[in-house]
Amino acid sequence: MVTPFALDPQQRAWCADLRTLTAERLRPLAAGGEPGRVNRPLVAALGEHGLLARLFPADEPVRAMDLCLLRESLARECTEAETALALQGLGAYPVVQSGSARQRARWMPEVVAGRAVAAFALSEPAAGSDAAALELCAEPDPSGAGDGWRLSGEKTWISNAPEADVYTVFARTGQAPGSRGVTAFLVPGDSAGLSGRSLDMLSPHPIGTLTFDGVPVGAGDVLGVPGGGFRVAMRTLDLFRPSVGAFAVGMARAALAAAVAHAGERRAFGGPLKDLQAVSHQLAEMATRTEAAALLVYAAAAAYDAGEPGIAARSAMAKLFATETAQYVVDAAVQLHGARALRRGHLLEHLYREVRAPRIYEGASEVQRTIIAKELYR
Ligand code: COS
Repeated sequence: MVTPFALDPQQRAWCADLRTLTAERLRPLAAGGEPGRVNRPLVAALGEHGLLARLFPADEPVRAMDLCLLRESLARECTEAETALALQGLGAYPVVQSGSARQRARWMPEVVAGRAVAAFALSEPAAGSDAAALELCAEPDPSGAGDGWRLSGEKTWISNAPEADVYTVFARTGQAPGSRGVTAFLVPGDSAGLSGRSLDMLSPHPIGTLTFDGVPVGAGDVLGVPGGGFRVAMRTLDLFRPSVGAFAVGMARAALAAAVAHAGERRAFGGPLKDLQAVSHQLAEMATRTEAAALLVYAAAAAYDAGEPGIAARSAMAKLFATETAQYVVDAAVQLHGARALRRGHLLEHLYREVRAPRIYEGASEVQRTIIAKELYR
């Protein structure tokens, strides 16, 4: 039985196994990756070691709690492996949640095996936080059988672009304004008219742009129903937002462990750093906030799994609090280490770069506050 307040022995053992696997098998593969490129051997290893099978159980969607424990455990040991796993999930969960049997049969075995790389293409140059303002245009295709469209426009800040094998693409069909005019499509990466380029970002995982120049899509490529694409996106984000929090908790725990170890060993002013009250109180604050973030993440995941109401707000709270906390904890750990933490290649230098983006992606902290506030007045 999962409680939001403590992990059971089985869950703790699973997390320990995941951490060992990640440290021993995945970290070396991550180290061999090329900045800005999809690390295909790493994605394949996620498949070979059964991690993608845990992310995509055969007959049902993943439990949010399992998703969070996966992400937190991987993040403790190797953020690149964590992110590669998460991006398969974000890219392919619209197919799991809203796709047809044919779409699932076409793509899921490849995604689960780590042979096909998935991506979630929502953001545009003029539509980031205001996702319903997206402009990628799906125009009826006169050359098709009458049930097709051609996609034209731009996507940007798309993780795994432009190298992904399949994209979940959100485009505007028809005249309905805002979120009501959005349709989700499954678009293979090798589609005619689809191109893109990498962006050099503060992020160790690949991010890029996509240009759609009349990319043909048919009725069989629609995820869900025409006009229902915004809901497809929001359902996926409801599941993934607590797990971004779990990623952040994993990073915070890694930073805290490093800080505790360092303060126990490093001597200054006649004793170990931990004997300075300024240091021990800082560590206590970091530990307390990390624990609070973990509890909020587990509680949101457990509520999601129990089908409780108000999931959008609980997911938003978990993501908001955990990502902001992780930023604080990593920064404090850097401060406690001093200059050595800023040296390129140091764990904290890496985490300091990694921890920033989750406060922006999958809904910036300000978007999470908007979602939470809306729920207060519902
Ligand atoms: N689940 C299901 N449906 C949802 C939903 C959810 N969590 N949230 C909203 N919807 C539905 C609403 O019910 C509404 O449907 P109706 O028009 O039928 O009433 C519709 O979607 C629009 O909702 P809302 O009016 O709340 O939309 P807004 O334009 O105000 O935008 C936010 C809402 C800000 C929450 C949305 O634009 C957002 O999440 N932005 C961030 C985008 C993001 O995360 N980008 C990152 C991409 S991945 S790196």
